[in-house]
Amino acid sequence: MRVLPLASSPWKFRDCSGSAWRAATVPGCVHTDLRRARAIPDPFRGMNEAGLQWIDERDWEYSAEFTVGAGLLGEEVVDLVADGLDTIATVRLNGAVVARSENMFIGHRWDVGRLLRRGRNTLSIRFASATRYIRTHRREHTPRDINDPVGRCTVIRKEQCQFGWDWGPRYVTAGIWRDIRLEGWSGNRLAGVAVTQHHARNGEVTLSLAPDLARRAGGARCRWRISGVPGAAASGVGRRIRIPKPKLWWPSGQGAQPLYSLEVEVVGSGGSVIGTWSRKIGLRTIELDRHRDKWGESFQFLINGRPVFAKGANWIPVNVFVAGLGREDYARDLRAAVAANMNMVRVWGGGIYESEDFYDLCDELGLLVWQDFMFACTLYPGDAAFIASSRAEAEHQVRRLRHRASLALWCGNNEIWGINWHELVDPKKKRLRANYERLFHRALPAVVEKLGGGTPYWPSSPWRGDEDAGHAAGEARGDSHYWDVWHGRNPVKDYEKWNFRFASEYGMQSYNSSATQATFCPPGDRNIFGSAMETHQKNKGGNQVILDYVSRRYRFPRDQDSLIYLSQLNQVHCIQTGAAHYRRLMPRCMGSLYWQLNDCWPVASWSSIEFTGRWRALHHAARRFYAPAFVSAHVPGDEVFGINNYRHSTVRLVHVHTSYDAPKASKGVVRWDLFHLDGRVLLSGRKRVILRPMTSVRQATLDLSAPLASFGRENLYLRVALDVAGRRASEDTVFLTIPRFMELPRTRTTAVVRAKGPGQAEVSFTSPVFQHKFEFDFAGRRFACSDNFFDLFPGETKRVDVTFPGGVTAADMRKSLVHRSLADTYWAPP
Ligand code: BMA
Repeated sequence: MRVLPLASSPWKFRDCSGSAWRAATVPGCVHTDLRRARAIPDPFRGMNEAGLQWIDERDWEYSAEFTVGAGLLGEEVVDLVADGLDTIATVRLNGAVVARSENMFIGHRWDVGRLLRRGRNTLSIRFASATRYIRTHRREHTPRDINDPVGRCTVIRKEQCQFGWDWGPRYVTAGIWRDIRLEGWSGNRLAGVAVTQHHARNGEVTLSLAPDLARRAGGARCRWRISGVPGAAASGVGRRIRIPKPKLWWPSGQGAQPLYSLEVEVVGSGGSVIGTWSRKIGLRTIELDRHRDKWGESFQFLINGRPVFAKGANWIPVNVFVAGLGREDYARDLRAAVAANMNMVRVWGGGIYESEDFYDLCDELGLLVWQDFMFACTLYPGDAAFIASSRAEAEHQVRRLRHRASLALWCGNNEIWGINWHELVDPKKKRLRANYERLFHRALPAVVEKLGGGTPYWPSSPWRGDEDAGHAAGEARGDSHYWDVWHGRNPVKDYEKWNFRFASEYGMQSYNSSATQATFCPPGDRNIFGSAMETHQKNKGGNQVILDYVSRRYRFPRDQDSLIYLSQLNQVHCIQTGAAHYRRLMPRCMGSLYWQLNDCWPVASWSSIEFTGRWRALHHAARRFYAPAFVSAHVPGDEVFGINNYRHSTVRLVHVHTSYDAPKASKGVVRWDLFHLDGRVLLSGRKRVILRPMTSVRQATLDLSAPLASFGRENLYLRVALDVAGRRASEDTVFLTIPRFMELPRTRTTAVVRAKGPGQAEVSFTSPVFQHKFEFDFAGRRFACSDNFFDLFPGETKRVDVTFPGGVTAADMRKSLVHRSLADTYWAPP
């Protein structure tokens, strides 16, 4: 095979309605190209979004000249290979139309040999306006739109959240968004190899190789070689590879992630090499285990036969402009996921099938991937051309990703059943149901069945295996999204009402840190209710919902920065309440994926990592509530407001639980201390516990009636902790009333910065009194830290490791260090 890369050619682009040619980047898109040419302002800044909507009304043309030599032309076939065109594309080579395409998610291969010339050639791709396409195509399809503010983005196979989402701006891109090249070949071509793993009872693994050739070839043979794992080096001939002592791949937290390099050379009957294919393979089995049990039907992932509780979050595209993203764009947030003890991400169905870099990292890091097909929320058309295009897309993506160690599940769509079930079960709307089933119950599962190599398929998220979309059904079977908290504005405690089998979405918004706000909002425009900031709040009414929940729990904040901080503490409170509940429910519940891990631009959102990479309080908390050995408190009582706003509390008992999901049993000590805000310890206890894998145990029940009566609930807090091997594995603070009713003491904190090397320091904090969710920052500096937003207990020193990527002097560290805790956010009346 002879390859002529085309992405590196000098590309240019123009507005077909008449602008001059400008230099372009491939892979890329028109928005980033215009920005690079300084023809548009920064699309993320201030209110620029509204002024840039003209871009998707135009047609855009990309063109490149390149030189072809005799070698390439001497091949029998020369294919133009385009891994991704965004989206309504007409491809011309030397003026002649090669093909048209209408699906961003399909990789193309067109034989263009007869159109190529020796010497200079011109390739041009015209991208017709996707917005116009939507207006003029499938006009009979008039769904109830959920996220697209203009409407009907479902009629085109293109990244859906580009059309606007409740955390994303509307930037409908066009361009060559993945690699493009010429491939010349003669005789035959190796398109790929399907690798199937057979794990025998005695532990031995056999790989079966099924080469996929462009032309039928009798007598083709496979020569293979494996390497990359100590002691594994082997080679041979044939379609079966026996690995007698396999090193198994495990998700993070369960074991190691050995990846075997597999190279397969396919040799034709004449002895010449047809092609070589190489990939990294992790040896493991993954099953979606749905067996009958006392609650209904399990919903759990078995990795190498072992049930694994899925801990993670939902993944959206890392950038509004997805073209040409590289490994480093993904590494930051995926590494942060593993650092927060996650073992699964759900690639949500309104974005894209991610790039190889993304899945490489998931394989390496041990992050299981729940992979949605790219359909979300709104009903899709069901005409033959749409189904055929969707099927071709699925075939392309399943072939591309099936060998991935991390690939745990193919899921048909995001929430389409859950949101539209009223219509889908309506006997008067049979056609909608037929369209839905054609795609998600027939076309897509058939592709996964035929090409997926055993990866399970699940039609929608959420889905319970039947028509029932209610919460009660989710307690028996299937996966659940729970949005009564946030969208429904229900009390946070309502998370504990439902015993779901698998929680694949639940979320709470917070505001970006001021540091991240400063990257997109001009000074003077940073009031969160002003226009510029509201452009970066995409959920209708989102600010009101944040304020509602913040005001339920915290005092009126003294300034905007305090409100931002409180919004992040509230987000922690909500998501931790959910996650701890789901972990306590194990093994009934076997997964917790909160909404959402990351952002695609700087925006008020449900994410735990800001667009700039800064961890919100939630991400620090996730590291704690996803710890393998986890202690949590369940308070069955509640504090409610009755007629005329009189408050009534039934808080009295506290159940202390351990949840443990590491693979080896361990021993620990559970501790509890009831503190008075004045520093006295009123009651203490401890219990030696055995931590067995995959168990959640109620270890103790404390009846606090007496101290509550003597000292008042406003003056008390309970610390629960779990020590394993003499180290603090997990701890938390339990309030016995709403924190806004507590008179938290204000104080001075002693902070000591000890430089440990270039750009590295240990910072220790000591406070004479209790401080809740103590946050420190180095103003104006980027840094990573081993912990933040933690509780400080009276007289106890908390040590944190800090790293500054840019390097910084110890004096600078000391000068820029700032900190605060909950008590510092109060409005201080005169
Ligand atoms: C979920 C997702 C998204 C949405 C989020 C927040 O259900 O599937 O569609 O962005 O809610 O509203």
